[in-house]
Amino acid sequence: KGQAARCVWFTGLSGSGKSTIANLVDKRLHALGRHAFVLDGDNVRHGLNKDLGFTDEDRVENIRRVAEVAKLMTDAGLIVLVSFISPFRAERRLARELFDADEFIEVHVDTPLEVAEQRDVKGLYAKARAGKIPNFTGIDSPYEAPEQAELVLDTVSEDAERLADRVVQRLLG
Ligand code: GGZ
Repeated sequence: KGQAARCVWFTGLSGSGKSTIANLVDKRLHALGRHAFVLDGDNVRHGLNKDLGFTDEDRVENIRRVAEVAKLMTDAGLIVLVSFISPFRAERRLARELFDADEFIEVHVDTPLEVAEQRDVKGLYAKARAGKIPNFTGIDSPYEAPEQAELVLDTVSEDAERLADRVVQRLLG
């Protein structure tokens, strides 16, 4: 029996834990014999989207292309784990509209700005506060939180392993 293709769309601030959770979900799905793939800035912004930066306009185009690629990969039968800030509600809605209703699962990695900034794993928030990274999400560029996400993950009260379990549970029942 073939697997059900899905697009799992993770959205959240820089440093929220999106990619950590997406990669754990990927590992678990592979262990279960499912074909999954993570699309994130590391494999998209350095190649397909290397012409794009972080203005509003470029983020809109980034997300548009990512959504189209995710659609192709879903059509090819994969479970696609999409991990981008994707800060704008309108662009996430356009992404969702490419898919059948049961194919698209929006996951809000709901880490408050104060927490992401406090963790500052890559030191980017400090640089943004110092004016060295313009248009930084949460500092001087907006993040529009989802209102109707299929899953909301609270990274303050649960660890990444447990949150990944919840995503897998939602996917495979
Ligand atoms: C936000 C930025 C910026 C600005 C570079 N704003 O924590 P990271 O490093 O690894 O994840 C962030 C990543 C965000 O790229 P996305 O493609 O996910 O953004 S969007 O969906 O809005 O297009 C961060 C790094 O790139 N980064 N400059 N100005 N994050």
